[in-house]
Amino acid sequence: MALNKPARYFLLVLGLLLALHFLLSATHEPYSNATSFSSLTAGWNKERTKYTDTAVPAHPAILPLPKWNETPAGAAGNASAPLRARANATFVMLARNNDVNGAVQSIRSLEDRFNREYGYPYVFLNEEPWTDEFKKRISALTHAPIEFGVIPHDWWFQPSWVDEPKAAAARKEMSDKGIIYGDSVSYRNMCRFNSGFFFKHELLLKYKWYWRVEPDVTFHCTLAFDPFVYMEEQKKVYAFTIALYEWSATIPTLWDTVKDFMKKYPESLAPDNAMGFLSDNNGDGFNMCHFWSNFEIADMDFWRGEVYTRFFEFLDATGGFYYERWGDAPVHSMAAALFLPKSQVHFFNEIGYEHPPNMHCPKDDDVWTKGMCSCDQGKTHDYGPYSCQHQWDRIFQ
Ligand SMILES: Nc1nc2c(ncn2[C@@H]2O[C@H](COP(=O)(O)OP(=O)(O)OP(=O)(O)O)[C@@H](O)[C@H]2O)c(=O)[nH]1
Ligand SMILES: [Mg+2]
Repeated sequence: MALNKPARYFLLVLGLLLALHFLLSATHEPYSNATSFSSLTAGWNKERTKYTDTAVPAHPAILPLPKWNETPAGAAGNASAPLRARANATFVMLARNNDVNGAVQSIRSLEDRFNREYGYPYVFLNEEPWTDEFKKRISALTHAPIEFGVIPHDWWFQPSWVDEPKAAAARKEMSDKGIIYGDSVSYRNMCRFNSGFFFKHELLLKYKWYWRVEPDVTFHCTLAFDPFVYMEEQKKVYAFTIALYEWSATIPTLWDTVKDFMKKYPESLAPDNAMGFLSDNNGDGFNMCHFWSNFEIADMDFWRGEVYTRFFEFLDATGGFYYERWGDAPVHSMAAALFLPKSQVHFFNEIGYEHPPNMHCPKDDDVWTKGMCSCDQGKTHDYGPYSCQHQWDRIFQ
């Protein structure tokens, strides 16, 4: 059948276009990709897969953290607030060379949950020189500055004025009673050093704020704010995560000594202090409640100040750190509770923290979810039988 003229022209143009298409497809990759069958149907496929995407969207409440070398956004989480300067703060860890694995675990956890976005420095303290192994293992974990310091002899070891036979008899008696670290001199050195000296170490003098970290602790929640900046802005001085009861056999005369101090220097007491946390009868007796000092974020200027310096020297002069086994936890706690208004002592609910056997895990679902916490809320220490959290809550009611 013969084609008419327009039909022949149409087939000729069509043939030329097809020839051009095949030529361009073979020689020009972008043209080939753009005109392939799959790309031409992609729009249709996209429409269809839009609703089958199983990716979990980011939680809308979690603000992106600033990069470690940027200043964090406002503590209130207002991204449009002007950026604030970082606090003059450091982490501090007292440890032995053989604590290295526990120290690595703690720093890794802290970096993951907070510091990799901030880069706050670390200071490690030890009464012995640090091994190269310890320094290497720690330095591998962070880009933040790290300093390794040695403690001056007299700030660590039992002073010569302590009556050693009397101290030895006390250690034996405590050990016979099965009191933990009852026979340990080094534990007593550690408690006295943490009570009265760490903040005077030359490596710490340039800092105002510290966050105490111990080996073998875990930080369970991601922090979407900077606790140091929070402390500064809210005019806090001392912060804790766990409050619990002290073993009374380790501090038989501590409260009486503190009462003597209060009598001698009544001006040291802050108005509206937290005496009600320490005592159920207006200061007559100590109820054993204290802040667990293996976690602390605090202002070292408080420890360096006149009131605490006088307080520590008063306690130390009795020899109670060696004749008994006074811990830095009750000593710090009594000072914070008595010499500060209670509004300057802060409970950091958002900081999920575990120092076996105790753990603080935020009980409120929104805090726990926002922090992507790894802890079991049901196992939080807060309102367990050994907790003093209710004593703390009580004084604000
Ligand atoms: N350099 C040094 N550090 C010590 C010594 N004893 C304890 N520490 C550190 O002091 C802190 C408290 O000691 P821990 O042994 O953890 O005492 P604790 O928390 O009361 O008891 P644990 O339940 O055993 O953890 C930790 O950071 C230890 O690494 C010591 O003799 N030398
Ligand atoms: Mg410990």
